[in-house]
Amino acid sequence: SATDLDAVKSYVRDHYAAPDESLFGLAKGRNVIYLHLESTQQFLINYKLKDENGVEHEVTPFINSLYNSNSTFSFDNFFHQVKAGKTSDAETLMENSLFGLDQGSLFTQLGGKNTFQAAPNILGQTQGYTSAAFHGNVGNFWNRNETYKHLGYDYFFDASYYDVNSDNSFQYGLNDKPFLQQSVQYLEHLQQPFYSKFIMVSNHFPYSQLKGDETGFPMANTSDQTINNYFSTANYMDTAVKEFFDYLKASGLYDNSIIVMYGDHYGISNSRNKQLAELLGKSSDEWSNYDNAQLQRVPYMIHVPGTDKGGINHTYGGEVDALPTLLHLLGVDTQNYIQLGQDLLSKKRDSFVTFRDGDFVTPEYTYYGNKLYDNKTGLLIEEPTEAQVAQVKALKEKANLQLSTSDQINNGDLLRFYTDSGLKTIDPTEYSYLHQND
Ligand code: GP9
Ligand code: MN
Repeated sequence: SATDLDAVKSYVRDHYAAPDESLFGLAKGRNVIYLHLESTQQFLINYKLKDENGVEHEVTPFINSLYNSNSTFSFDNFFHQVKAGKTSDAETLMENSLFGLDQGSLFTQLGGKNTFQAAPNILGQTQGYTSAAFHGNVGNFWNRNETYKHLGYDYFFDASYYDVNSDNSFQYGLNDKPFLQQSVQYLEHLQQPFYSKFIMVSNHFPYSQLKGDETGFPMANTSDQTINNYFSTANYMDTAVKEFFDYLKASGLYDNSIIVMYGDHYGISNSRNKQLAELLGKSSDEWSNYDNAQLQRVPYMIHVPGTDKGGINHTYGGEVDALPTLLHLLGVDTQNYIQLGQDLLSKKRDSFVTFRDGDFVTPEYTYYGNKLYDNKTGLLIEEPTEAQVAQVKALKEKANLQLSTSDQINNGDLLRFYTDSGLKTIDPTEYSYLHQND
């Protein structure tokens, strides 16, 4: 009911992190181009894979050049926070600053029903942005074709808008290069400023989908074929991103846009990580659940052409923190929105990550699989001091409160009662994504 909103509002008030004044509005009025880097983990950044002759091959050279540039706000302690909803949970987190559900996918279960105050909607209603999602897979995957209406996407270019055939696609849709190439014809016609997201997919499990010319990158040499393939599809994705940047520069869009890149979730699951250990300079015998937790880091980069205020930021945060970060760079005040994350560039934020199952990471501690680890040593804290016990109890409560607040909002569809944002409620029936030829 509407009164349930009171607790939510006070949570939001208590956790608001005011923007850094020197960065607020830095990218005001620019186009936003989200590049969804499928299954890309942070360990790929600056990683060099050795081939059988010991020659090193940089996996993502183009993305690295952005990551290491002062024109990019990069983060090296940014974690995914998804559960069973995988890609769709990442989309929920990134664009609503709310979590997915504890079970299943929010997109599938509630995406076509609930009221949201998502990024496309906020930017559309308050800043005059046009919004579009691009994805070379069928539109009903993860119920996107319904959910996007509720998020306020003006356009959704799904597989029906692309030339998809057996040579240029796989199980999850069009390969990244043809996907981005064929997207240009639609992007060119969008009214500026636009908010757009491109859901790339080539770097998807089982990472064996490349054909012909695209298979040139060396395979890793472990006993796990999934791991061996992973670097090659990631390298292909990197080249696709580079080609897309070339287009943005040639078209003139580059200078008045910002490009946001993020990894949605892990690509190598915890059950495979022992096989990965050696490639990361660790011994598989000593690999622990602490190490698994550290591997939940994913890239998050906001590339702002023309600025030199970027660099690598070490705050601990996650996907839930992305939306207020972005909105503040765009000069949008977030105080009256129900968002559960905190601006990653704010000096007032708490360096803290909540995982969807209640585990958490701070600069000092990793609490994973219900066990407490010391980040300095990577070791299990078997006998916590009294002070640590109290500290962990408080941190657990902090994580659980963020999750339960999110669940209350989503399960109670509470945003339908929320008027303080000044946003008028979306009417999903006003949206249609059908291609003319359908
Ligand atoms: C499919 C793609 C994959 O459309 O987004 O989703 P995932 O399997 O990663 O959740
Ligand atoms: Mn995914």
